[in-house]
Amino acid sequence: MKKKIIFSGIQPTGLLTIGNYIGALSQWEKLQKKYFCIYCIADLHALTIYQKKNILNNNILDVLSICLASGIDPKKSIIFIQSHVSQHTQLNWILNCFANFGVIKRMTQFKEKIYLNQNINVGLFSYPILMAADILLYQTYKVPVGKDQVQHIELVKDIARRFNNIYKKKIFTIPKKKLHENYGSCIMSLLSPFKKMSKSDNNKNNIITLFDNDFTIRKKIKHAITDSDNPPNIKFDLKNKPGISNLLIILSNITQISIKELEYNFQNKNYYDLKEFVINNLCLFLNKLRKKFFFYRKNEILLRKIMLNGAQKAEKYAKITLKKVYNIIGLNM
Ligand code: AQP
Repeated sequence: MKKKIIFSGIQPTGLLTIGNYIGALSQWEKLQKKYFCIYCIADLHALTIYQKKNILNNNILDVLSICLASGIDPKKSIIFIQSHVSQHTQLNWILNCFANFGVIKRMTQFKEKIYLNQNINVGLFSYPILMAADILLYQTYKVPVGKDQVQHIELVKDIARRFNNIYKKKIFTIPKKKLHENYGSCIMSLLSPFKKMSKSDNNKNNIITLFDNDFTIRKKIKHAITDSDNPPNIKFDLKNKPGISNLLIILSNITQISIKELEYNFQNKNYYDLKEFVINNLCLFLNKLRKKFFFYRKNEILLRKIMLNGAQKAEKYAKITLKKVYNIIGLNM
């Protein structure tokens, strides 16, 4: 039987966080067993924020290397750079003409970003339509996403349905969202556990990047917000104990020990013990991941081969959908 298609993307906008790893990359790796996976490094999306040429070039290679180090296997899956497959921008323009302005205006991520951004460009506003093109080009069955992206997936479904209805033909598969199974859909900031951990956070004490060394990890976890329960209570409770719950989620996802078991193991222990365990496991985990990362990152010839091969494979699928779209609209004479 033909495997169903998974599509997801990640922006090369800086050092990835443990949130990006748990919410996206670790899932991407697991999904390869059951699905045909297409993963893209979304460099066009990254342009919504001004990027310096050399930094962007390096970030793309860094993110590709991290994907490979996380177990994305180019023999099983397609991994490519978004700008290398021109059908993304071609379909993007067409979908711009099928997306409702009022609906796009309501996207909460745009509203949040305009407060943080001085460069409020049109790309920042229409970003979800490019995301729709990314997903719909590949007749995607499911999109693994973090909670922050759920509204965008609803928009993608909306655009696809509208297009199919207008032309009375199933040109696009209506994709479904796939949230993380072990609470990893939204890893929170260390100092503000009600706010998502984001690589672009100005306060670097809020985030653990995949490149933080042992000393930095120790310092950041030591400062992570917990609570003042007395006696200390290591219990998973997202509403009342967001800091502790966040640490348990991170720990569970990097050790594969269930949250229930962690709660059991930490009965009658204090927050110092929990933090020490988090620190030791994070250091161990990230040191291993970085070793694999450097293996790929040092081999630019291999990276370029993987990029080229991925783009060629992705283009084959993208062309089929774009042709259907051109035909039904009346662009192919
Ligand atoms: N904190 C998080 N917890 C779980 N998943 C997360 N993701 C991001 N942050 C968390 C997931 O990572 C994937 C790739 O994200 P992206 O880089 O394309 O964009 P993003 O969601 O905007 O990630 P950041 O870290 O917040 O980046 P900046 O700061 O550049 O905007 C997505 O699947 C996302 O859900």
